[in-house]
Amino acid sequence: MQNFKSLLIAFVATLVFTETAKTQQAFTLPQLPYSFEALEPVIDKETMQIHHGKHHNGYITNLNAAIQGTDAMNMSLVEILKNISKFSTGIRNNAGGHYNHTLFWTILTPQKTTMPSARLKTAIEKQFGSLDSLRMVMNKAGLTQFGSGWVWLCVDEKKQLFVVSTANQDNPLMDVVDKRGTPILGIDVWEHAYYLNYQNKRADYLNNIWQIINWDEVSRRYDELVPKGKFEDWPELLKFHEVMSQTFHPMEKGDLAPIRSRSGELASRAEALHNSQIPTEFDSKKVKDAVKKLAANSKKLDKLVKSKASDKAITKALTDLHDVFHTIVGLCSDEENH
Ligand code: MN3
Repeated sequence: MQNFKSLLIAFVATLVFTETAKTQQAFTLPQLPYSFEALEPVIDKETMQIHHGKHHNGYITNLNAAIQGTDAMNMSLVEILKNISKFSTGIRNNAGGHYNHTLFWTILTPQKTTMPSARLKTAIEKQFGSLDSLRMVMNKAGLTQFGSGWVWLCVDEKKQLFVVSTANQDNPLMDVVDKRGTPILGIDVWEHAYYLNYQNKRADYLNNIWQIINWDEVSRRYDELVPKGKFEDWPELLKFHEVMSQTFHPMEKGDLAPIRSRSGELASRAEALHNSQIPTEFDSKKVKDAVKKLAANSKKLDKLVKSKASDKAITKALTDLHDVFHTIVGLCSDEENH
């Protein structure tokens, strides 16, 4: 009976608490995903305890007080940041402080073995040349950030990566910064992040922190912002499509020169597609048959072109081939065919 009573009390208390949380938003301190000493020797236990328990917690307490009676009370943290120009400096500093530190804890790990995913690595190499140059760019930005601030790796509205630093607790989500984007990695360069261990040597802190970056989490954030293309795992299909669209669309306008010069290339890409591993999610007998047909018809089209066939015959063959191609894409897009 006693047990039932305490259960009931706990249940009612939960109800009351949930109701309070609904009407009066309160931000709370997230738990660290590892112990305070887990990041040693790169970041020492005492720094982590003060950074998380005092600094981060302080931003949250101040944020909860600063939003009282403002529109921010009914907004998510990200919404507040995206509209930060409408709010007080107190909200700006503390909403930034809460968001930035919440991100920071998750992009660190004691594991020391994580690496960027293949997609993120490709994007980093495209934008910065290599992972090493990204580190150099970010370290330089962190080192030259005067006073307190953050250095960020972000994704912009065109899904491109960029590096930027911001002062104080600002971040690239805010509508007050020069270059806006969504951070996937942020490094705290406030002295409170490193002073106990590194004193004034910010460069050493920046060099060392790369040992504990959680690339699994950074890659996950990248995937969330830059979702995989539907056929990203089937490059042979994309390569065939490239030549198909560069020959088919001119033909629609009466220009057969592209297909007359590239029919061999089209046939060899169709052959490569035929020999490729069909991704499991698209693998069905119908898709296999269509791919086989595409390869056979591409070869026939190439022969037609090489035998100097009429425009009419080539137009018909290419139109049919285009239909087969779209059958494949259609089959892959239809959930019922999986
Ligand atoms: Mn900090």
